[in-house]
Amino acid sequence: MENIESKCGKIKEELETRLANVSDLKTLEEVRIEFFGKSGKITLLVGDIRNVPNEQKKKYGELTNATKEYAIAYFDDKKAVLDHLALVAEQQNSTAYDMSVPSKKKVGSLHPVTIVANEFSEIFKSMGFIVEQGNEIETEYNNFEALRIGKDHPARDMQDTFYLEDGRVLVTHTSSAQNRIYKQYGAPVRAIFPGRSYRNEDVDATHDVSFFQLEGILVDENITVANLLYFMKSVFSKAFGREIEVRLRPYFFPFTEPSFEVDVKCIYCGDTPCKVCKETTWIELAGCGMIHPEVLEMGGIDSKKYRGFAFGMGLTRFATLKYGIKDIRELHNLNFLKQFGLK
Ligand code: FA5
Repeated sequence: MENIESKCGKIKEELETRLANVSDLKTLEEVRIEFFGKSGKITLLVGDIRNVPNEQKKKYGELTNATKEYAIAYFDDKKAVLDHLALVAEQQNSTAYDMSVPSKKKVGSLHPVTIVANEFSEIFKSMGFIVEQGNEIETEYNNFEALRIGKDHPARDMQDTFYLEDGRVLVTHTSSAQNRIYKQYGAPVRAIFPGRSYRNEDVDATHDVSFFQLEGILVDENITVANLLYFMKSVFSKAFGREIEVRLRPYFFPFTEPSFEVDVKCIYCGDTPCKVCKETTWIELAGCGMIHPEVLEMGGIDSKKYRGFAFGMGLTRFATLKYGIKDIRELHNLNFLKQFGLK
């Protein structure tokens, strides 16, 4: 069975390498036949179950089907990108649009979330971080398993997660990009990746079903909780442009140990409880912690040599705080946003 695990791993790697070099739909079709056709590598791998002893069939089926699911999702991602590029090329060649016609004079403005995302990017870049991007659609592996979120974890519940028909998910957090970043850059690495997250939860003044987060990781030798605390404090002070009261609460995330939640003092009520902070006088802004060694290992990083911290802050929530917007839903309201005259 160990043999089949490494065989599955090899086929996944082979597919990833083949797809990395594909830039047109014709070659993509050749890859499809090579892996998913009648005599394709994945088809043969799954079909080979008939030659496996009965007592090993269950495990074999699970492993190969998971590989097949992963491969299909990976292939579909690439196809979606190439389809989009083909469409753009088609539109550019079409005579239906004249790209040189000047636009009617309407000056747009940046959305508050874009503004704070740009500000955070500058702050982190000045601290040596690279700015990367995650996907809005991810495999369950990247959104959950690579972060030690087991099959029975409540976060996977249909009530929280939007599942697509092909088994992939709308990312529930930007942590879903961690595994790809570890694999891409190895260690040491400092990276942030802002992105949109989706959760099927009740909407209120501080919760939306779709919101932006900003994830950060720093992996190096000799990183400790002290480095994490220093970073969280200095980043938030820089971002707010003034001294802001911050507290860390011990918390639990499967992918960090120890884990914390970061709260900032509610700017609306101070010490008098208000509705925005649900009468607690604190607003939760981020989750963070020391990256679990197993998460590093799953990303191909030697956890005996390297340690690191990760954080995921609510960019949308941060924007509401910074601009004094009392209800997160106003961020969808164009008329409301106009009054800020944001550029
Ligand atoms: C997470 O999403 C973890 N992935 C964060 C993390 C990353 C922890 C790396 C450790 C290491 P949490 O569910 O607490 O954690 O969300 C993080 C932040 O996103 C919250 O503090 C909050 O500011 C914001 N957030 C969460 N849910 C919503 C929502 N429904 N609407 C708006 N903002 C939200």
